[in-house]
Amino acid sequence: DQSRPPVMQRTLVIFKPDCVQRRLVGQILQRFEAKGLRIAALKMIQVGRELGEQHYAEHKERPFFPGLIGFITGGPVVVGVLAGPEAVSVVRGMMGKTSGIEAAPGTIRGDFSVSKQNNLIHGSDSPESAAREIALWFKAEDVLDYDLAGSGWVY
Ligand code: RTP
Ligand code: MG
Repeated sequence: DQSRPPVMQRTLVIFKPDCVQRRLVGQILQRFEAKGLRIAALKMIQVGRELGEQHYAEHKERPFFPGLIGFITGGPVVVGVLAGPEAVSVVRGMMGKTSGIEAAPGTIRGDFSVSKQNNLIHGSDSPESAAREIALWFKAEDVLDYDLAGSGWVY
């Protein structure tokens, strides 16, 4: 629905192991901050098999699932929650199509990836997925609400 007013949303982003290995975390996080999204949570972790399988549960029957779990558990990730107007679709648009080969120039995957699997970044694909994934990766009290506009202390 293009006509409804924008709603404030939270979305889960994962800077995948290839993103960490290629030292692109800061550069990609910068894009989200520059866009106007707010960091509500951020941490680095080594993903275990159980968490990886829960996160990607929707794909467990797919042929690429074992490789995907090997990939996401293959090195540390940075995982965070971004918040802002229509944050779910804004982040998905900035990521580009799943395959870096098909993703448009100007998108994160289009600019930095030529792989279908090693595509640098995850973003929740719907508000429902975002709620499920944020609860999976973060304790409720570790996702912060604060005001960047008009709070006084930024300037
Ligand atoms: P994500 O869930 O990571 O944000 O990516 P997505 O929505 O764009 O893509 P999805 O279909 O959910 O696939 C999840 C991740 O699995 C890997 N993948 N590999 N080898 C393959 O054919 C293949 N297809 C998908 C990618 O890392 C993809 O992001
Ligand atoms: Mg997905």
